[in-house]
Amino acid sequence: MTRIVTVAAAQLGPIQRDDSRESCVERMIVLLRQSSSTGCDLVVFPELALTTFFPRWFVQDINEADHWYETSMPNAATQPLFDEAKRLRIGFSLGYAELTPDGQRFNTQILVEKDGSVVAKYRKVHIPGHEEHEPDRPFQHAERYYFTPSNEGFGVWKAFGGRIGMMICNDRRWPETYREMGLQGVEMILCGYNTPLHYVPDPSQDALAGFHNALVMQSGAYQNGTFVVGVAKGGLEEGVDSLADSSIIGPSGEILAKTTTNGDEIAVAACDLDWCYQYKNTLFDFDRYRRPEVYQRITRQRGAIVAD
Ligand code: CDT
Repeated sequence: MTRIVTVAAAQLGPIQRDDSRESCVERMIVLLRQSSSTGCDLVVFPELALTTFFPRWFVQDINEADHWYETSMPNAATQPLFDEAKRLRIGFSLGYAELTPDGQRFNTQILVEKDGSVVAKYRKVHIPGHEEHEPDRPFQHAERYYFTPSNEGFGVWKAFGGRIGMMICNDRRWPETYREMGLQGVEMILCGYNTPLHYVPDPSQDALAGFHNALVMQSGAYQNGTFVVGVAKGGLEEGVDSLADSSIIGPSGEILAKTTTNGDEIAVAACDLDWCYQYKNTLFDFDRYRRPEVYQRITRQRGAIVAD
């Protein structure tokens, strides 16, 4: 049995406020077919792939935002994507806003196998931004108003002949994210992101956005001996420019494939999951070399405690 998973980072360009879910799904189906024609097993779409990045606006009553969320998956708008993927025998991962029957709101990503079954659901753990309206900002980043941070943590699932995990956008900046999955033997981490290029109040950080994006995912891949697939919703969306730079990274930390535009585009790499062994079981032999007994601050405290 082969351990090669050919994966597409299926970047989307901007989705404007008035774009329908159906139009987003049509765009994703185009990328799905392109991926299928290059022999892909798995296609990864970005965070919040069915709507514009709505946390850039604030509404006084959260219920006014219900129309941005999905209450079931698949649903009428996404069923064509599920159907086409199943017909092509290709799996996919999709990010969307989830509203649960008991009224909880999560930033969610699912993993769908080649037979069309949903094998896993991941809900974003690290929710960045702010809870309240901040009128001095040119654009809000009110993710903490719109989404509950998940307490379910980071899972790893047997799928596509390997061990697959998921993370969403800001999760990729935290080493704990990768290590939690590394300690479950993850071989490929799928990550969708929306990274606005407006860091308030320090615009100088904008120039470093691409560097930081690559830095965190390449180091997370290398330090845990895993592939990482990072997929953007890029380009100018409702007046906000967002980082593109979708990439597929190997367990060596090297970038294997990368998008070159900030629009709809796939980057493809054939990933031999057995390559992870070299990093997991020799260089970073966790069983042999890790020292959890001296890392206890990592779970005992949240912020830094600085000695006088
Ligand atoms: N979507 C998301 O998590 N974006 C963040 C930007 C945070 S700026 C408040 C990111 O880490 O890219």
